[in-house]
Amino acid sequence: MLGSLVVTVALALGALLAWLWTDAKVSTVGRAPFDRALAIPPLAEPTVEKDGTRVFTLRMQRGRTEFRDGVGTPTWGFNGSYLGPTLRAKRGEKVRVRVTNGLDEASTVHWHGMHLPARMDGGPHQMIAPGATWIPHWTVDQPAATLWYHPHPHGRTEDHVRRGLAGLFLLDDETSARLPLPKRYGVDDLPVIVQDVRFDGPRLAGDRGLMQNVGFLGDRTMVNGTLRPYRRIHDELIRLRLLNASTSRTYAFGFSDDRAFSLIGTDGGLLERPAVMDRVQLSPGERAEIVVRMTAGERVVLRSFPQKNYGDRWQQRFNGGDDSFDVLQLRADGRLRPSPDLPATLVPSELPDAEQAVRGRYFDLKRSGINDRPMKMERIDEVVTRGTTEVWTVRNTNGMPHNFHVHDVQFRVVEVNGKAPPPPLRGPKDTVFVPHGTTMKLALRFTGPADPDTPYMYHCHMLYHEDTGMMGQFVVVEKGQPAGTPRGHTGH
Ligand SMILES: [Cu+2]
Repeated sequence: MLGSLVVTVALALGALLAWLWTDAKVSTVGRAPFDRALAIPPLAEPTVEKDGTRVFTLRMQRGRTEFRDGVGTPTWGFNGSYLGPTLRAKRGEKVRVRVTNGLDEASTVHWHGMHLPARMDGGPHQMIAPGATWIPHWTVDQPAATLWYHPHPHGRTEDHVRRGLAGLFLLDDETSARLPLPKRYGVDDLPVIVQDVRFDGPRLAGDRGLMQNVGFLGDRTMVNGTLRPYRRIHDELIRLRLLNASTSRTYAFGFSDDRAFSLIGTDGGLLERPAVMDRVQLSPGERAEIVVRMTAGERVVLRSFPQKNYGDRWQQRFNGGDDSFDVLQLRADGRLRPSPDLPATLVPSELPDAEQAVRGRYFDLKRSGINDRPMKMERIDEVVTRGTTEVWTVRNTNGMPHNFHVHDVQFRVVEVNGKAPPPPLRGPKDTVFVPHGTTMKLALRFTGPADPDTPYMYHCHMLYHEDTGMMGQFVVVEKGQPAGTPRGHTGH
């Protein structure tokens, strides 16, 4: 009796496991009908003050979005029901943003990738109460780049981003303006904000599946809030500004026919020269600018391919490594406007030099918290001296994938497991994928201004991990100045 019961239970468990294993692999390849025109987020229209300050207005609000015909989905957005307008400013310009919280819970808006004073950063210490307006201002002091903005309330970031609060912040400069690159927004220079979603009836789901330890994973993708998107293409060369705005999912982008493309930029700006490749892997928060050549009349699909660096087979299967997605179809016109060839060189590097580092720090990425210390709003973890360069060593031996984002700076990846970094890690970076078994050395330069009381964050940008403690705080101080006390936060 007992023996047969044990056998029955074992068989049932085995069947359940086999079902879970098979069910965990997600693919939309070959299944997406591409029947919706890709939405392009509108360019925000700032007012310009006498001294040239560009003033933008953002309002976080609730709304309903019709992702599918006839089905209204409750969503959040900036100045609209889902995502937000594209902000744009030039190097050297002063910007000010009036951010109003029209939600019924507190949130923040963080300028991801921006070099700016800590008080303007929009991290968890700059909470905006419901109905309140926060007005950060700064001077753009960094190269042309594809940056973005999103909420950063401690413990609530995943929820606020997945509901739709995200937008692009593009920076321009004179050097990049002179280059013969595709640069007409929404024409040959396309924003590509990629998010994975799952629908639970009319709603966007946000729950984690059994054994999903990276966070929420969707069963389909959207670009700029458009499901099954296609885009008509009128030019030979198309620049795609890829942003992984997903909360937990990492993608390996390429094309359905495996054609090569040129990587021209990473998180914080253009590379010294284009790099030809056929895949680019982006973990949550990372960006890549790529240029792809089109042939008249053809259709090609931007696809995310399976990835092999998520950890063991269990991690691969249950946390998205085996998944694949048809992301965006490009439909070329019968005749294409000719584009100038890509230049052989792009911009001179402004990255910090590891040789000038005055000290090193060590960050062990663990689910229990970075260096085993879960995030604490009142605790400053690291104190950095203004005007210095440091080398940070980031290590993941945690079995699952993580990534690492540092506020305020664009850093140089010096080495990956003792070797020189591959091309996608040679440009300016503020977020890097750090899969299990990886040790990365980064060179960072902190130019200030000093503010001993207001910390910047460093954290895993898989938002479930961030929300549950994989975050720490650093302040930038004048030489010899002690760290102060974080103030002004309203908790969560
Ligand atoms: Cu993580």
